[in-house]
Amino acid sequence: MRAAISFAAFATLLAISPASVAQTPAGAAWSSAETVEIQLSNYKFAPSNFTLRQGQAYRLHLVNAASGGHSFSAPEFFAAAQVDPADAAAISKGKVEVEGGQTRDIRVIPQKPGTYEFQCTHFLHAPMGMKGRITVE
Ligand SMILES: [Cu+2]
Repeated sequence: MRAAISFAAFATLLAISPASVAQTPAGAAWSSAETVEIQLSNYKFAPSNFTLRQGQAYRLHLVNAASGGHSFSAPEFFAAAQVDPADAAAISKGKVEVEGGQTRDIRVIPQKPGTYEFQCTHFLHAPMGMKGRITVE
């Protein structure tokens, strides 16, 4: 009798676990991420000003339309956001490098309302206009 009950409990566990393993809440959030395309060129970001919602997942699609390299540096923004672990390696000290002609995707969920500056850290690019602002609301 005891064995029969244990088997029933085990069968129930088997029936439940595949779904809970396959679809964690974080996984679901990343798969429903909204795409925000940000173009990097000499010497601006387009758009340079945009608004994101707190708690919503986004795929920041960085497109470098120039032949030379640019960066997307937003340390305060990344520090106040949840970053998809799969994309975290592309961010170093709050900065993402994008080689000329390349694209890079960073998935984030902003966690804290506020305004966050971003810029290209390549020599003199920011003073020439390569900077912008993200508003999280
Ligand atoms: Cu630049």
